[in-house]
Amino acid sequence: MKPVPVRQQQALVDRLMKACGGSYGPETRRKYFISGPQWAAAYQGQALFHAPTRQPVGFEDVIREYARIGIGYWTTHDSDVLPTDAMGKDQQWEVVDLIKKSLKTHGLSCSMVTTETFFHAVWAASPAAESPQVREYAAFRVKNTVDIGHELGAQFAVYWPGSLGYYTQGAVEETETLRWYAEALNAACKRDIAVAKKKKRATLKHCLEAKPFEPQAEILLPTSDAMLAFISSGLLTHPEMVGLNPEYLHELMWGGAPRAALARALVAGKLWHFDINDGYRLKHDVDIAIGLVNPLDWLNVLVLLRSHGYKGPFNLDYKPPRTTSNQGVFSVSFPTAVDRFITLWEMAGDVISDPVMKEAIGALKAGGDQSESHDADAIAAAHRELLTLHELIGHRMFQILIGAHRGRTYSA
Ligand code: XLS
Ligand code: MG
Ligand code: MG
Repeated sequence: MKPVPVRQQQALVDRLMKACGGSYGPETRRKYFISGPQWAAAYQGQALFHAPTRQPVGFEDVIREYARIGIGYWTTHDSDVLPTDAMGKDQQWEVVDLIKKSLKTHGLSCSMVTTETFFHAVWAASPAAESPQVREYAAFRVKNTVDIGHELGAQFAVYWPGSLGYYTQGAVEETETLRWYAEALNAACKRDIAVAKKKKRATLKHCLEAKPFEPQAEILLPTSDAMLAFISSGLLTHPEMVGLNPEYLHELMWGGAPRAALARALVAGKLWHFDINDGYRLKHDVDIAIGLVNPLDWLNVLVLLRSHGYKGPFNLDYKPPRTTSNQGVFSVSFPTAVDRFITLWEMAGDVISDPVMKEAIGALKAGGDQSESHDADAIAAAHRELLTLHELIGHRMFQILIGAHRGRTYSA
């Protein structure tokens, strides 16, 4: 192939994107509770060892492009849209007004707001730092985010306490730090109750998000399970207002099974919000878009959520790769991420209604020949052939993933 001149590159990407086919229209995409974060689209590709590869994009562009793609909901950190020194001031409300106008013009809703408590130098010792002044500032920031959330019509507030940890052990006392962190959440809930009452709105759903490492060396609440324990620890004044926002990759990062982590949140009644992405086990937070690494695992995750009637948002918390251009973020990255999600969700419906799956699962639940005895060998023997269905179910999931259940074949 000949080198492709710069002026022909976008056209080539567009042509190949069309050739991929199988994309859904914006109307279809809007039927799902899919939210697009401001920070995901505006991510410029920078990291510790990486310079940015893309130009900055503001909320007007992101909201307009999400609308065009068919992403019906928008989410944001306070600091994605506001300079830190404008927080809580008149300038903040001017920006919030502009956001409201932009959302209205393009027919989007804001579903979630979150406070950045990890980037600015003020959080060097975490939002639950030893200094009362830092903690008072953290409480101000989360309360301010609650105010912004109500103003924008959000239903959810997310908290990723990324800097709640340490580099040098012994420098912080863990129980004290956890108590102080709970105080910030308590302040947010208290403010929420007051604002919701004044505005005659429901209170927000406050969702904790865990990540096992990054940006601190050690993290005090590293997993969704740790968050569940924290919610019921007695430190929160309103545990009923606080649930989870698990992130798919964050569970893989510690070596967990995301589907099992989600199941534990489901049985606790705390699966309220879900950050969707992909990546590799026991590695750092690469935030690859959904389905590009583990489509079979993703299919399994969505089977669980569909069969339990999960109605919360699917928040596209991934990062378009550094190799994707500004144009590519909205012409390739977001539409394809949304479409893989929709396809996997619909496929999960196929799994649930598949006659082979249904019969296999039903047979396993019925069990083998019943007897009254507590003879372990006899019970094992009565199920010996039936349990082969576990592997058959795995094979059927693979077939559904590749479309073999609908007759797709390969000549061999
Ligand atoms: C970082 C988190 C972050 C939260 C919101 O790893 O995923 O993006 O979702 O602060
Ligand atoms: Mg996240
Ligand atoms: Mg992540």
